Amino acid sequence: MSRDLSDARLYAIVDLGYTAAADLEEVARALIGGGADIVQLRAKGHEAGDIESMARRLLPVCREAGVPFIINDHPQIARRIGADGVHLGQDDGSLAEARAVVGADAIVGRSTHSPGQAAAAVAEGFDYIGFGPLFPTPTKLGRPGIGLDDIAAVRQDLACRLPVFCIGGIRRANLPDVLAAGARRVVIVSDLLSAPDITAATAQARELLGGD
Ligand code: TZP
Ligand code: MG
Repeated sequence: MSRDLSDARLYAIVDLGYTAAADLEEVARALIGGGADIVQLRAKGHEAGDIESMARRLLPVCREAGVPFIINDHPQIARRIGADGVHLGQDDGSLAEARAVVGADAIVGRSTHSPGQAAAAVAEGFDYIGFGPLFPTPTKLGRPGIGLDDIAAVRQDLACRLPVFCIGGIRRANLPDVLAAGARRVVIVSDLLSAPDITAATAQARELLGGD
C-alpha cells in the first residue's frame, strides 16, 4: 500500500457514533463498494483494546479492496495492526511523534480548522489534511462551521503539496456547493452512514466528485 493519495476523492469514516460494532465489516464493505477511496476507523470514547480489535476486523476488508485503512487518534494501534496510517487532530501530538511510532511509510494526516493550521500542517510534512468543519455537524458537536470562503485559497496554496480533504457537514445535497467553492476531495460521515443504502449513497457522492 503506498502513501500516494493523489487519486483519492472520497474519504469515508466508519464512525462508532453511527455504526454498531457488530456491523463494522458490512458498513466498510458498503462504503468501499460505493467507491470510497480511503476508510478510517473513528471510535471516540471506546477503550484502546476494543478499538484495536475493531481495527483488526476492518484491516482485511480494506486490504482486500486495496483501499488505505487509517486509524483515528491511535498511532500505537496503527503500528501494532499494520494499518496504512493514522489521523491526528490538533491536540494529538506532532508529526514527528507519530512518525516515530508508525514509521516512514505510513500515512499520517492532520485535522485543520483554519488556513493557518492548514499551512502549518503542510510545513510540518503531513501526508494529507482535513479542512473544516465547513458546516456545524452532529458528528463533531460544539465546533462552529468555518464556511466555504477559505477553500479556494487553501487549495490554491497547498493542494500542489498534499491532498486537502474538506470535511464537516458535507452531504450529497450540499456537495455541489462545496465543489463549486473549490473543493476537490471530501470526507463524508453521517450522510453516508445514516443512508438506508450506504453503497448507493456512497456511489452518488463519488459520482458527484468525479475523477477516476
Ligand atoms: N472532523 C471535523 S468535522 C468532522 C470531523 C471528524 C465530522 C464529519 O462528519 P460529518 O457527519 O460528515 O459532518
Ligand atoms: Mg484525534
